Amino acid sequence: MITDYFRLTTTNVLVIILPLLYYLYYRKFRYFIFDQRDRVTKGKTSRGKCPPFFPNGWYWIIDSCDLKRGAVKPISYCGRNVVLFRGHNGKPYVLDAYCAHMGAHLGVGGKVRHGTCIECPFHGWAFDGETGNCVLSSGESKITRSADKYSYHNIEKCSAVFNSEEKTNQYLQKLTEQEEVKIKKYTVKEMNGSVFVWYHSDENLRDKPIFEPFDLMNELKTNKMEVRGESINYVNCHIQEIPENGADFRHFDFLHQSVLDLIFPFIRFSWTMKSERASNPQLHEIMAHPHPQVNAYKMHLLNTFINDSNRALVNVISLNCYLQIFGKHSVFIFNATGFQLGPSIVYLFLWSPYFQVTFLQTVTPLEKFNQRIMHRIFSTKPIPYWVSALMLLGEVKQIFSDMGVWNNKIFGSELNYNMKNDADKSLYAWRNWYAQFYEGCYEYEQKSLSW
Ligand SMILES: *[C@@H]1O[C@H](CO)[C@@H](O)[C@H](O)[C@H]1NC(C)=O
Ligand SMILES: *[C@@H]1O[C@H](CO)[C@@H](O)[C@H](O)[C@H]1NC(C)=O
Ligand SMILES: CC(=O)N[C@H]1CO[C@H](CO)[C@@H](O)[C@@H]1O
Ligand code: FES
Ligand SMILES: [Fe+2]
Repeated sequence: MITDYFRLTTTNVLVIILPLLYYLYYRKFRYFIFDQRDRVTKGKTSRGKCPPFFPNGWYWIIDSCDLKRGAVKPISYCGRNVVLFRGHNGKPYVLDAYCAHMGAHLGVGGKVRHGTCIECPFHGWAFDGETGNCVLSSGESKITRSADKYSYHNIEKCSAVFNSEEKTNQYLQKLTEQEEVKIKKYTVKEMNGSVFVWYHSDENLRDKPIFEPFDLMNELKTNKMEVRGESINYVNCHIQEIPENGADFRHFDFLHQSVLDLIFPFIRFSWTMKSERASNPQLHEIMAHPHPQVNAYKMHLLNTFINDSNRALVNVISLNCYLQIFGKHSVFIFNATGFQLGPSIVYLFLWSPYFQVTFLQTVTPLEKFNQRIMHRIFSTKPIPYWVSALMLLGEVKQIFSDMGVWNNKIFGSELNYNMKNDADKSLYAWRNWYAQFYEGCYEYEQKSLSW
C-alpha cells in the first residue's frame, strides 16, 4: 500500500511544489544577496606606482535597512576607522572612531544617547553626531565639554623634562587649558536605501559636497521597478582599476564573452560600446541611437540626470550586448546607458525588449588595495524573482572574470596605448577625466594617515 501513499496525485505534487516555489520566490530570491564578506584580501601589498588611494567623492558605506534606529557600527573606509550610528531621530551619523578622552573605539560597545550622540563605552563621554562636539547633556540643551589637553614631551623616546616646582621628572606636558573637546565628523547622505559618506581632501569642502548622488526614485517608479538584490565582492587592487573597466571596450571581448562555461564557445556574448565625458558639447549626438525607442530613453536619461552642476563629474557609457550562437546568429540582448558619477558610483540603465533593469554599482576603498564592490539590482516587477537573482549572479560571474585580473595586476603607471585604436583612445580620455578626483589627495593622505 506504500505505492498508493506515494501516488503521483495532483494534491501530492502541489504539496511538494508549492512550498518549494514559496521558498524559491520569497525566501531565497525575493531579495537575493551574494556576499563575499569573509574573503580575505591583502590590503596593503604594493602594486606599482599609483595615484592617491582615496579620491574625492561620495562612498557607499551601508544599506539603510542594515542600520536600524539606535544601531552602532564600527566601519572603515578610505583608510580610516569611523563609527557609524543612527540617531533616535532616524538620521545616520559618522564620526571618527576614537574617543578624544583616551582613545576607546566608539563603535565597539558605544551607545546612542541624547537623540543624536554616541556614548563612549569606556568612561561615558558623549559625542554629538551633528557636530562632533563632546557634550554634557543637561536636560534639553547640550553643553560642550571642555578639558585640558596633555601629551608626552616626546612619545617615541619617552624623554622627560625636569619640573623645578614639583622637583620631579615630567613625561607629560599640558598643551591647552579648558579647550572644547571634539572629534572629526563626516558628512553623510542617505539616498533611497543607501547611506553614503562624503570624502574630500580640501578642508573647506569636507562638509560641503560639490555634487549629489542621483535620486533614482522617479525613474524607478515610472518604470515600475523595485530593488531585487545585492552582491558584495572584495578586490585586491587600486580603486581606479574598477571604474576604468567601464571605459575599456576591448576587455569585454576577452573577459566577458562567456555566458556559461559549459556552453561556451557555442553561445557567447558579444559587445559594442562607447564612452564619453558628459561635458562634451556633442554628447547627445555621440550617444544617439538608431532605434527610436532606445534613443528616446537615452535622451531622457541624459536630460534627467546631467545638468551644469554635475556635467564635469560624469562620464557616460553606452553598451550593447548580443548573444552569438555558433559564432553566426546574433541575438540582441540589451542596450545600456551608464553614468559614472564621481570616483566611485555608477548607474547602469539596461533596456531590452525582454526586461528593464537598473544597476547601482559602487566601490569603496577600505584600505589602499582593498576595495569593496557593491552591485544592487532593480528590476521591473513582472520579472520573476529567480530571474532577477540569475541576472545578478550573471553579473557576479562577470565581476569574477575581472577580479582574476584586478587581484594580480599592477596599476600600470606607464602605458602603451595604440591611439589608432578607438578602445585605447577611450581609455586615454577616461584616465584624463578620472584624474580630477585626485586633486589635493596626495598631500591629505600623507598628512591624515599613518600607514
Ligand atoms: C530618495 O532620496 C531623496 C533624497 O534624500 C528624497 O528626496 C526622496 O524622497 C527619496 N525617495 C524615496 C521614495 O525614498
Ligand atoms: C543636477 O542633477 C543632480 C542629479 O540628478 C541633482 O542632484 C541636482 O540637484 C541637479 N542640480 C540642479 C541645479 O538642477
Ligand atoms: C533593440 C535595439 O534598439 N537594439 C539596438 C542596440 O544598439 C545597437 C547598436 O547601437 C543597435 O544596432 C540595435 O538596433
Ligand atoms: S575613553 Fe572614551 S570616555 Fe574615556
Ligand atoms: Fe569587466
